[in-house]
Amino acid sequence: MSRTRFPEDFVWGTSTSAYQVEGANGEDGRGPSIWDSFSDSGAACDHYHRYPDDVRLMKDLGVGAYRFSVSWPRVLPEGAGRVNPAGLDFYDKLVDELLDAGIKPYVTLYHWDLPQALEERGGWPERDTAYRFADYAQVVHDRLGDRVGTWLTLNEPWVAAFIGHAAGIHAPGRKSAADAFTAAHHMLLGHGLAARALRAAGAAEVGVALNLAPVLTPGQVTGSGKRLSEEDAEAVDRIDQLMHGQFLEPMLRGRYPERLLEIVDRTAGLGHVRDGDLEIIAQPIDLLGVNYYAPCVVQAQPGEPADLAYPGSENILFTTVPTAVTAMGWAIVPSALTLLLGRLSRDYPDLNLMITENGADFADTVTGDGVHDADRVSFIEEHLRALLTAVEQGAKVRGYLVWSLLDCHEWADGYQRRFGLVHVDFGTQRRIMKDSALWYRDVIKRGGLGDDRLRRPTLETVA
Ligand code: GBH
Repeated sequence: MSRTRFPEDFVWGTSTSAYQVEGANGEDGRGPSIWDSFSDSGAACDHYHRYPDDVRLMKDLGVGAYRFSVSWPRVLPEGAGRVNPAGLDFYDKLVDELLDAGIKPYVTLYHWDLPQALEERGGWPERDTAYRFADYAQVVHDRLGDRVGTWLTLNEPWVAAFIGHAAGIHAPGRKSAADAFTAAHHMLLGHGLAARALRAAGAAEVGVALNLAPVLTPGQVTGSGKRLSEEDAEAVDRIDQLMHGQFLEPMLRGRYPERLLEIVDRTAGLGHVRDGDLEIIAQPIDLLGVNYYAPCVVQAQPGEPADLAYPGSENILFTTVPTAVTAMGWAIVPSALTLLLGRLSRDYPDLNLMITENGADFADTVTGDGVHDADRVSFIEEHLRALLTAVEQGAKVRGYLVWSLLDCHEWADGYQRRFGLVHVDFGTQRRIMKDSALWYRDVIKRGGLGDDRLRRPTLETVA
């Protein structure tokens, strides 16, 4: 029972996304994306030019996998039609560099940077965008498919649809609940069409990365109140359907949850959900990427208006608990990861899971002898222990990718957030491995955590 080692073939790695690290937004024929005007990333980490250095860093860390995303407007500047060969060349060289370093590429096709030209034609609320996404997937596969085995279609469609179209905090900055639901459906359709195209083209593995987290009441997190009132149970379930069931159920079971359909119907109607869509969306997948940061904490609260990002969340309060938090203010609850992986394994028993993002933003202090980010080390260590507990309980978790390799552009928050294992000075582009990077290198070398400080998350608080 007390296995402190991870499975022999466990995959250790890091994640980034195109718009957050590449820079070079106006170079080599890249077209504009919806994020360019929304929150200009400027040079970001200049990864577009410094990728050989960054691959060397990863080789030094000893990672076996690197998850990056392809910028759609770099490949198709107008979103559709004309291909920009220089854009494909960049990813071609990056993939070769990774393979030379013994690092397996995990390619995400959509990490939120929709070509502006497609936004002008209606964006994700427009059905055609789903078909354009599948065409784009095909173009990228044609070029990289001989060397890339694992393809993730979308990153966190919930965030892209609801933070982007309902809350208006992310690009394209719309504030329409109806647009958010139609965008979500068309992203799902795009996922299904792309998965089908990739499979037909011979892709070895197709998956998707979702933002997933247990939805809990404050009492469940702190352990002070385990029994849920009927109202709280209803609140938890409703938010779980809006954030997770809306994506998991169509993709994995070919259906929308009943109560979600009611909300969609009264918000956007159901005209955009056509016959046959759910069969396309439910293409079998080989891998579910789990991006986990923090639990979502809610409670029933009569009279509370709906949160903008969660249309249909009337009478529910999004709240906080007195736990340790990251600089983002996100609660640090590693046991919620065990709970999440356990539930996914129970609900979808055949599914292969992988943590495609986990990590934390903490302010860095650069000293003469490095960046001492003990808080990030603890965060990752505790989450790895939580993951291991889930594996021991039978969850099929193939690997763990830290978000992020580098400090990078944090969307609406710009450059004030630091999630990297590697510190980036955005003035000079100098990289410094933080203590967490050196620690992670040891973990990888050892194939797990040291046995010395065995601490396990307590599950009774969330069971
Ligand atoms: C990911 O999004 C992105 O894929 C990545 O690009 C980004 O840089 C990274 O995370 C760090 O933000 O708001 O307290 O209720 C994560 C988006 C963050 C959405 C956590 C749900 C719930 C915590 N998720 N959030 S809270």
